[in-house]
Amino acid sequence: AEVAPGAVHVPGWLDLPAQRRLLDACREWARPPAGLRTVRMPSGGEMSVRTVCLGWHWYPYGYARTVVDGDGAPVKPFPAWLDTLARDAVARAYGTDGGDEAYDIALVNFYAAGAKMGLHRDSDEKSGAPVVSLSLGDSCVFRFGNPRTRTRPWTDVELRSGDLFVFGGPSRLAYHGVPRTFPGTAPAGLGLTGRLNVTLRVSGL
Ligand code: MD5
Ligand code: FE
Repeated sequence: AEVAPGAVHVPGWLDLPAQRRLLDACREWARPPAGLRTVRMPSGGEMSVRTVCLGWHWYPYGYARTVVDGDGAPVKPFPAWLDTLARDAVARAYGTDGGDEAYDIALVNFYAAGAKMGLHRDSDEKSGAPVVSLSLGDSCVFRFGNPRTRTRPWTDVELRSGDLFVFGGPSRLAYHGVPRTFPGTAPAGLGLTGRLNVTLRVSGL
């Protein structure tokens, strides 16, 4: 379903075995060094979501090759199969190929019960390529705003385990956030308590 121009939601894109494979990979990536960490904002506050990065390390507000605001380790490599997955996702959402830029960043966000993400824009990438979002585990409310202001109107969409969302074109810089998750709603048999979101991006760096 097209939620806004360039913002396409594909419920249930990953079947349960594919979700399990992606979850197993996330568990490997979460291990130190350069593993799951809590991000501290320049204001001093901490994000409730915990994050691990592949390819490029995101910190507020930029990208680096090492964990400049954590253990200092080199960021884990971005595997080629994630570029293939991102291109398949863009093809499924838009019916076009993914363009010629290689996907080279993955941000894995872990939402324990009560974690959320305030409305923000993702503007640290130099490329305008679409962002691919994959959800695992607990369902959530995803709030999709507009490209200009942090205010209403917005559209709330429920994202469930296995859902794909692609944000490109005029939606690439839209405000968005996750005001709540629904603890205990992960599929039986996935073996995840909480929510994971994997975003695949092109750095343009
Ligand atoms: C999440 N993650 O569910 C979301 C999914 C983040 C983040 O917001 O920054 O890690 S990605 C949603 C997204 C990305 C790029 C553009 C837009 C949404 N958008 O225009 O709405 O943890
Ligand atoms: Fe974001």
